[in-house]
Amino acid sequence: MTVRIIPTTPIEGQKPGTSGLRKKTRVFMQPGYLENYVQAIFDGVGGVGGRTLVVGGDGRFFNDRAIQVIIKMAVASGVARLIVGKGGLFSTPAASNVIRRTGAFGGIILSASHNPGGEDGDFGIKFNGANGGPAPEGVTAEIFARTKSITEYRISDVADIGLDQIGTTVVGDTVIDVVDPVTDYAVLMEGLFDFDRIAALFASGFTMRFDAMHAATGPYAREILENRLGAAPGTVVNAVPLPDFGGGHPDPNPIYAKELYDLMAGPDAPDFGAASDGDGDRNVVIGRGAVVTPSDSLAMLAANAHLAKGYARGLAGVARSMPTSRAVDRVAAKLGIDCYETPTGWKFFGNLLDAGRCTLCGEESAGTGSDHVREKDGLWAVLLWLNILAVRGESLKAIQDAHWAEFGRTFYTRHDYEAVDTSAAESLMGRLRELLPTLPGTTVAGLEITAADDFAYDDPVDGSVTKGQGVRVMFAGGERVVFRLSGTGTEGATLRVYLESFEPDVARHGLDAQEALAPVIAAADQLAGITARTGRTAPDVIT
Ligand code: VG1
Ligand code: CO
Repeated sequence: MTVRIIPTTPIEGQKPGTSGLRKKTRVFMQPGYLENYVQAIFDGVGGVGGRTLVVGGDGRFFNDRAIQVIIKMAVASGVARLIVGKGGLFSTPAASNVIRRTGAFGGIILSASHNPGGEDGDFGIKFNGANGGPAPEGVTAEIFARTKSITEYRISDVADIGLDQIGTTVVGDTVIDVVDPVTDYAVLMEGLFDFDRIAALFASGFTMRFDAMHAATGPYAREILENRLGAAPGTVVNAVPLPDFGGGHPDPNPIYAKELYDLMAGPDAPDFGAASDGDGDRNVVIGRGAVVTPSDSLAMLAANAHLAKGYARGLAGVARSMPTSRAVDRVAAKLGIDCYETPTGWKFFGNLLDAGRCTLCGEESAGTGSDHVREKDGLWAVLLWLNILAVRGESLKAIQDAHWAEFGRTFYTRHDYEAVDTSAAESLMGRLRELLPTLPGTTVAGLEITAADDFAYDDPVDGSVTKGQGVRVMFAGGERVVFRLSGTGTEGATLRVYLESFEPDVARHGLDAQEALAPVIAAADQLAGITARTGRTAPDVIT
């Protein structure tokens, strides 16, 4: 084996966003693009010689070729052990688990998550540290700095490694283990949840549909739901991961998972519906006739988690990203536990989880997770829900109605404006930031503003400060609007507008969220001048 040292020069724009580096697949396929970034990771984390790394991805187009490049570069950098998922596959939460369980130095996850795949779609890559979680800001800054000063990368000239058979190969100083990606994860889930009770629920005739959206969760969901828990064959649909996700967009929202939402609203609805995203870290759950927002799901899971054996000890605390609704705050207050508010992106939960300050965390973008790994975990959330349904013996709708009656309902919606002209989006945000000091005390579209700021986070564990995380506007009646730009898109800018209001009156809990939030939506538009500044008259995606 020979190690080649290839001279290179920095490539513009290799700046990691909310969750690693995401670009068009064709950008990643340019000569040297992936190699530069992987070398910047290796250098930015202080070198990987003699270390153990976990590598896998969500199976999207280019996953197979990218993995071979990473293996050859890892061998050239003297990695001691590489743990690769069979077929080059790992769901994001499963990779996080393997990193933790094997005591690895970290891992490289290939995914652009909920973004579409294929040669014309998106690709992504991120580094996770020894705790199994996405690299914190300090590390991603170091990686980015390396992309700007890189002069060469190292790659070995070994042949491609076969990834379709489980087994061990030794190349140079590197032991390459190809492992089954599902087994360890399934064992972890068995330790957290009462599989006997969930199996009894299915045996009693409980029906479910899990839409894996032709993405990473399919094999995990089939093994756990159908094989281990006895759900009827066919419960998991679109279970085979495909490089282009079957032409779909693997985002379990009402637009891209429409079939599931329609099924759950119609006469043939099973008792429970769920779906996951491209890399298996997101989830939605839907009851028969009951859509559940991710923010409400987090709140209800916090209120009921103790019913599952893995959480019977109770919760140390909870955490949510800033734009996530404040429904979980009310549960935390009642339980007498801390509730942390972090910037968007799972990397900010890592320190809180490592320090034992919180047990559950979540984001409004269909992300829920706990201290069992350091990523959000789609199938885990579905299993926790199944465990709760099995113990309570009630429908999801009944549980949600009772939750709202006890805690009040937080109406919530997110409006996304996609592929907006970047300078228009930036000037919209810039103007809002300038307006901030003048807003409190003024009235917009009939709503009085009580406070407004640009969210900054002081990490209580390591003292780091993260600024500029989104404009928050609070109103006198408890309503809130948040504006921020996405950090995962690959085309223009995506403006996200997060809207919420609180409703204690049970008689109004049945309202449609868009209707209930109409005054807040009007205030948001007036404040930001969305139509005037972006030319858009309606959002592209409403969740
Ligand atoms: C989005 C979501 C955020 C999530 C991130 C990664 O980021 O809003 O909550 O953590 O995607 O999720 P942004 O910057 O586009 O708003 V995933 O499932 O794409 O890894
Ligand atoms: Co994802």
